[in-house]
Amino acid sequence: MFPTYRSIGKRIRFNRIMGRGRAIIFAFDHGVEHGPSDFPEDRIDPRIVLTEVVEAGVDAVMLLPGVARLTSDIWGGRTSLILKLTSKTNLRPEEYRLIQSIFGFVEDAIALDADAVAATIYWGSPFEDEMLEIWFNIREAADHYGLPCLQLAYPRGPTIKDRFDVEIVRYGARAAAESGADLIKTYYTGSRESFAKVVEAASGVPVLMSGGPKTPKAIDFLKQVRNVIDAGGKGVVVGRNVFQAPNIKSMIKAIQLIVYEDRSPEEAVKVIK
Ligand code: FBP
Repeated sequence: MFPTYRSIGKRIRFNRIMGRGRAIIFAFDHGVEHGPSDFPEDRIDPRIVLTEVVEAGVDAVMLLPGVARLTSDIWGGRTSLILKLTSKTNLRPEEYRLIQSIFGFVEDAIALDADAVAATIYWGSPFEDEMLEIWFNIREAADHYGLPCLQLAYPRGPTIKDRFDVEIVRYGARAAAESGADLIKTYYTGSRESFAKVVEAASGVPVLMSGGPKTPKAIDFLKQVRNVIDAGGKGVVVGRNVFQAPNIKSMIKAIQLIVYEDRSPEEAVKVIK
């Protein structure tokens, strides 16, 4: 059987991001998810951060449509775009923060020349049903155009006491795989051994670590990255640990040394300025 045009396009796009087998993806949707207070005062303009990130070299940037539009001259033709199609603000009442809203369309991703789309599911949320409906609408359209789908598989809800617990995180990763994710972004579970269980539960769908809040020392984040790679994880989707770092380019260089060149965190940290 010959492959379909769609499956060929999907493979080409997927390989633009994951062609090395591992990837460093820069997450930059925080202006909506957390608000501008997440950004250092001299980095409020997204162009400042993205210029440094793209010059340092990442496999993709994950942006919401509006920021993708404002910065297309920076990332276009230089790195892959993953267009995130769901989001929410923290200005909402607490009980409605367990759902993300539609924030754009797969057609926007095609128009912007994105190589993939992304959406969050809070597994365990009382709004799981609504988020799954959004997810499967995205999947259907993405399949039509041959676009890979990254799922931010974040367990969160009233029954979940510890969202970083390995049993909970691997449940979310498995649910992401079973809902058709092509790439899974999820929480670090605290050790190589526990993250290996998350990778195993995903059954071959690449799992990437979500960066999380900036660690007090860079070496602590780099150790997490090392553990994720040693556990069979396929890279990182990182935001704050890069854009809140004193020197963005050298932080990315350190992550590259681990993800691409298999160096130790102790070696990698030496390049940080
Ligand atoms: P970080 O590396 O900064 O944690 O970014 C990952 C991410 O998923 C972002 O894409 C998103 O804005 C943020 O974390 C959401 O964080 P939370 O929902 O935990 O507040």
